[in-house]
Amino acid sequence: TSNQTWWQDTVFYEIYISSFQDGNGDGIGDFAGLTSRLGYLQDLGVNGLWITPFYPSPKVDNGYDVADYFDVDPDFGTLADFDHFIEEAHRRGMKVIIDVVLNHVSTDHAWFREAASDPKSKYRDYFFFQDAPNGWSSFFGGSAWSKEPDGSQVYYHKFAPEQADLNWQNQAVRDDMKAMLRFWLDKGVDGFRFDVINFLSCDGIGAENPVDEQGKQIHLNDIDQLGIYPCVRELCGFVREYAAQKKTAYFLVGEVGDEALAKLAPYQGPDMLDVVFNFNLGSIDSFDICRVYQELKDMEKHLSGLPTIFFNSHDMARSMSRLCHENQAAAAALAALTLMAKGVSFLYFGEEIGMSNFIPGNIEEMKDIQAINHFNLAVSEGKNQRQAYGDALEKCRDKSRSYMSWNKSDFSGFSRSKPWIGAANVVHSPNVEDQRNDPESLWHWYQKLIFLCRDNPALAFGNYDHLSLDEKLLHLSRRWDDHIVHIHINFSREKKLIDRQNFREILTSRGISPCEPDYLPPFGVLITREIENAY
Ligand code: TEU
Ligand code: CA
Repeated sequence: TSNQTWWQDTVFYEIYISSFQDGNGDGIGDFAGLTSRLGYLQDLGVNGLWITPFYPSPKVDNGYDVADYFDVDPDFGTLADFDHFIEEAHRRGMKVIIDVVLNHVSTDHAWFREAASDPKSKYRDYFFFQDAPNGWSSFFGGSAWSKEPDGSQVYYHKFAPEQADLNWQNQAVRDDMKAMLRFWLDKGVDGFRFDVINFLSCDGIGAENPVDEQGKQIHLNDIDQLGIYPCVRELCGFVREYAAQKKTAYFLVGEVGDEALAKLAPYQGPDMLDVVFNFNLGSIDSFDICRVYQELKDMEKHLSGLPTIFFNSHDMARSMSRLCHENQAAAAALAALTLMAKGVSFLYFGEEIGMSNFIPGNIEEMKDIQAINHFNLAVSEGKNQRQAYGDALEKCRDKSRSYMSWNKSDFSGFSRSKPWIGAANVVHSPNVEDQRNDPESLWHWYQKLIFLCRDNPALAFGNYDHLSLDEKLLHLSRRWDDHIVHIHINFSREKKLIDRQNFREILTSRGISPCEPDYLPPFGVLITREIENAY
């Protein structure tokens, strides 16, 4: 087929900028550090990078509270460092997509400052100011309304009070955001990850939300508003027009934090997003292959475009702890699923060495606003410190935000000085250096899978020829043209008989015994192809 684009044979890798590599020794990751690790990323094989927000920000929500869309935060470097990074990434054949936060701005942003200091300012209508709050709750806990600093009204924020929601009904907001996208397109980025794209307030403040039996608010009227679709179409149309002028293609992925496929589907399409960053797999909390299989089938059935495949991000606990319970073999099996299933695969830094969760020992060690808010909420409800810590830990996204473990030196080679966040409380204490020296390591397994995924057209572009689950033995076949690849993954703790059918083996995980080549060991993986010299 003729409509293949570069992002289909791209393996994306999310860089949480403050935790990847510190270049100047202040304990915070930055562009200089990241650029110095591009060779590493090239060796690993990932060819698409997603960079989390790096714009000037008070970092109440670690950069998802943008104070200026046209610059780089001094913690992360300068615009020149950014340009150099893009240039070096491109030189190494990697594409770069950046995270843009469209739903809200920091209350330090000039728009909000002007809106709050002068009720007659044109920026007043960039936000939602009212005399009194409605009942909508914030995703970080508590009311979604806060009193404006010096005035008498309240303003709306779906997240922290320091993240004021923009009024997307206002054409001026949409135009300003398009100017922002143009600025970064001109700088050479290859696409965008639109943060919480289904949250944009396009229909204003409407009906109250219902609550469930536990009294928890169901976000029925504040998200997925009908007015969002034309907004998304306008943004995507703008980028596609730019693409047409440049005779190139940009990748547009939008975060839609929902698992209801009927809600996801309308965001995807030729005049909408290329793919939605959907949580059908990512939100699975304890590993259940039946559930994963069901989600794969449902996504296949209900999404017209490709799904995204990931089990890790900066918003969730690490899969090594959450799903694999520190079991390396299980992590290898999950890696095969992540990279071989049909869809756009997103890896998260540190996943390739099996990094575990970081468990902050007390509230002072928690950096995540969501955790801190829940702690304060619990205390205000009369819970004791221990219970409040428990509530906070449950919500705490710092688990996956600790710094990259490069080697055994102090601060793991991430920085020369004390990092901004604590060290992962690791069981295996994996690090890149050791794993690269061990050909049997998880790192090498990821590397093999990544290159296979990039280089084999059936894995890049192919549809499912077969998708089945038999007693925890997952069998996927992907076909493109006359290329056919079979993937068998044993998600059980028993060995499983498989039918090799004399297909040529391309990749196997450790543990297949030469005496019993037809048996997959627990968590074993076998990948074969049907046609000789198929690629
Ligand atoms: O996440 C949106 C989102 O849905 C999460 O906040 C989610 O509700 C939460 O993590 C569940 O634990 C995006 C960003 O990825 C996140 O880091 C930001 O905090 C958020 O938007 C606000 O910008
Ligand atoms: Ca730094």
